[in-house]
Amino acid sequence: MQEYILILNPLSFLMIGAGIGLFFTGRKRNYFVLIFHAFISVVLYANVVYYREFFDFITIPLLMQRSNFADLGTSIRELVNLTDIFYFLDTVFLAYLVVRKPVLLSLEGYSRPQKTAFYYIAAALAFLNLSLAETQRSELLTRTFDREILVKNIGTYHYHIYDAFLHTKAKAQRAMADGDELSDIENFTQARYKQPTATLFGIGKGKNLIVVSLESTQSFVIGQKVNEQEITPFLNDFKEESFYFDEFYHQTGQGKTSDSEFLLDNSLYPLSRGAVFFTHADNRYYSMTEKLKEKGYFTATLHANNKSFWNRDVMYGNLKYDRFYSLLDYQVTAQNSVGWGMKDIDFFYQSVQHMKQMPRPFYTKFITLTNHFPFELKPEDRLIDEYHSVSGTLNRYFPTVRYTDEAIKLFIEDLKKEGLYEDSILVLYGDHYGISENHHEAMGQFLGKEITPYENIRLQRVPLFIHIPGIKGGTISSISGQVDLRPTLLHLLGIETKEDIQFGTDLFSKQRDQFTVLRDGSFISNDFIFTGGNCYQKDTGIVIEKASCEPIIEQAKQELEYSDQIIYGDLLRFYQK
Ligand code: GP9
Ligand code: MN
Repeated sequence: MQEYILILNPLSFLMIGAGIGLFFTGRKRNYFVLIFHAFISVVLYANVVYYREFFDFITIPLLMQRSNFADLGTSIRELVNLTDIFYFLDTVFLAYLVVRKPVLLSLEGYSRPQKTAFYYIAAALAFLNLSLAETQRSELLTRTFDREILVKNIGTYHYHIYDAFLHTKAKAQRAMADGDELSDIENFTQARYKQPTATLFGIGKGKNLIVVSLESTQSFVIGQKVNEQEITPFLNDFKEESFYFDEFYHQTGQGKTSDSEFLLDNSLYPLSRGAVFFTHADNRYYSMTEKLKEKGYFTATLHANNKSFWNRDVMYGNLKYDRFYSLLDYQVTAQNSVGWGMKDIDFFYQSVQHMKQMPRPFYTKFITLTNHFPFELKPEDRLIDEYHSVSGTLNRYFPTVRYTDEAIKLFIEDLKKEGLYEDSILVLYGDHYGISENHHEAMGQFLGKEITPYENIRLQRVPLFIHIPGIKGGTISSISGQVDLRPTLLHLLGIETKEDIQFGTDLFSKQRDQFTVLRDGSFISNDFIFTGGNCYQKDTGIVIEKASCEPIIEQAKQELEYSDQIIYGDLLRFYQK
């Protein structure tokens, strides 16, 4: 059935689109078809390249992030192959016919009934496509968490038209929103609030808060070896002197790092399309940063990249960071750079110099970069060997993770030297996956098991470390996600969040529900994992009847919808704190 659908869905679009040519006469018609054909080839190919890395399709909000494209240069080279020429050979051939051999193409006009019949057929095909798709996946167009299923069923081109429709709808939503929707949401989030553990609430009162985003770091590297060598020797030891969360998931969407920052600061979910840092940077938020500022904290974020990447310069102001130390605040040279920019070790070293100047107490967020796709490293920084598999990406991943591990070690040594370590709560978290589904064959080889959809969900775990001076810590296996960071950290610093509209709960709370939802609607609960329309037993990975998951599917959906409503309607502008 899926194969029929795959043939049908481009056909109806091509008939409707290229069919416009029927309304032109003579050579104009051929030129129209040629330009149309070239255009859709470009659209198709852009999606192919994007998909190779992100396993996802382009959305309109993404196209508006033009300032990001320049930085993507290093990645693009990895993603383009010589054989891609085949995507365009047909266009070249068509151009040859149109320009040089027009006699081979029919130039005669068509009668009105002929055109009408043509469009009836096209419409019928589109309708057939939609009905077949509906049997495969009900409510396909109303539940758009998973673009992959959408594109598979309606095709790349129809998908883009649908995406344009969603985009316009979102724009209209803010205009129409009023405060009424907020009370339901407030009741929902307030009912979910969990009492913090009394002994930990305020344990870090007045201390600095230092948060480090570990680029592309997934939990599977922690405690693991490659070629008999530890991948994260420092973090493995650090586990012993801090709280380590081994059931902590990233919840990011297309906005990658910026989505994880959004989750951290707001305890709201990012969007299913585009990066909320771009699409809703003017909204009213009530960030963790703003709360800390109200308590007298100096708030800063440090990242040695262009300040406009992910629209950070705009969004950080709105989230109430006092200062953004970006590319211009660092001495970046050819020696201390690799891949996407400044090497983590140099970045931390120079950042500590900035930190020494800051008023206390401060909240600082550091964003590392070396462990970013395509995972390049200079030979002198390679502390362990590459892995050997069919995926160059996975092979290179381990040495760059190892490098960042070293950078963290040196950073913490520096903090100790400056007397900051004992005076700060230190948080390290992985921002999102580093190894996409593209590399599952190699990943399966490394982990010694087949990467099923169930295993893929387990791979979305990212490490979280929380170090509290004077407390030994231990491993906590509470099912959780990045949305839980805001209440957890604020509570440690003795700041209440009971009245806030947030979707996360305190990770240390004894009453926590064992549940977390990922941005595509997949979820993990105590007993079940739900993904790709299938319900799995959490411990065994065995597929069970969907009915077991059903109540939680609704809960997960509700949660994401409420969060989306807040963002699309800019509802926090109506919130009286
Ligand atoms: C760029 C860095 C990486 O500044 O945050 O972004 P990513 O591609 O991981 O979202
Ligand atoms: Mn990232």
